[in-house]
Amino acid sequence: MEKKELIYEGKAKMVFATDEPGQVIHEFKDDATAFDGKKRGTIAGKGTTNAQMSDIIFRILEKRGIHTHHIKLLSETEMVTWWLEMFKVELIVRNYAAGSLAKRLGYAERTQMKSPLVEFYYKSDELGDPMLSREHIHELGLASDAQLDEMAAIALKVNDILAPYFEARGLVLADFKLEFGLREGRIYLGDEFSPDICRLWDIETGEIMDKDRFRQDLGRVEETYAEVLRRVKEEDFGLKVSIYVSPKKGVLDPAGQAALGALKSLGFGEVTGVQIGKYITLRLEGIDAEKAGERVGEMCERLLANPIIEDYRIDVEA
Ligand code: AIR
Ligand code: ASP
Repeated sequence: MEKKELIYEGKAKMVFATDEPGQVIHEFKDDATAFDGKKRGTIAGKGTTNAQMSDIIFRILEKRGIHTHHIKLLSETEMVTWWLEMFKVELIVRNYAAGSLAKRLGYAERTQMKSPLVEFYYKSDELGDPMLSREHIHELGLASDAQLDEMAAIALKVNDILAPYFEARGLVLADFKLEFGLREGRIYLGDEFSPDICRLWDIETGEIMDKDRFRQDLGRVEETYAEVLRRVKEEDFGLKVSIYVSPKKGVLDPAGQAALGALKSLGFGEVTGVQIGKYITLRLEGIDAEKAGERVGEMCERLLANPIIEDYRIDVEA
């Protein structure tokens, strides 16, 4: 793939054309801005962290049926994506009050929402990204009602996937911002997913683990971004479940019978019975051990075992 001319430069990313039709390269910068560009700085290693984290998160979302612009990671700081015609609307999903919402509603920081909120904002630095009502969006001609409904539904689905994902990594996903665009008439999730665009709080210590460290001059910004990436990269999170499936007593087990015959003819006369079953392992996230036992029982009944002729035993380990 050939990297061609710069087609767009944002505050944290550059977008380059390529020789592949419809595909572009997003290059993530270390530059950091806040308060609509009024505060500026750099966060060493941020480009690398945000590119890699976006790559991982978009792949997870794709696996769960969300259409994203993601194609692949090209280098430590570059991601290949589909080119989208971006909506000039930003969607923010909030699970907890923080930042501008805490101010707007007069809520104490970290007040939990009754249910996740979705808000629309105008992507306009000159105007300071103001919050928009649907009427404003119609007036500005930024998106149709049907498109807003679809984007809001996708945003809530992303929240359903990512809130438990971060929880399993010891982080509260307090809020996040998404941007969408059109490709061949279809809505795709674009932009990035990184500590630049969300609020993450350590579950144990309450520590701020996102761009608020830069906004509020809290220090240890680089280290925090690296720590979030480390947790996101870690595979072994959640519950490990082992399932042992074996033929029920008294049920004909042709594989076991054949093995028994073969063992005897090989001279292992001490063997008097063989049962051949299967061993399955699963990894689950966003669920407690008790509920996991119930759910896996259901999986066995419906798919993983044949309850008419097989027994199964489930082990859940944290
Ligand atoms: N956000 C909004 N505009 C740019 C960004 N990155 C993100 C913030 C925060 C959420 O949207 O990073 O996670 C809500 O921001 P605020 O300022 O409205 O409280
Ligand atoms: N990224 C936006 C800016 O540069 C908003 C923010 O993150 O605070 O102002």
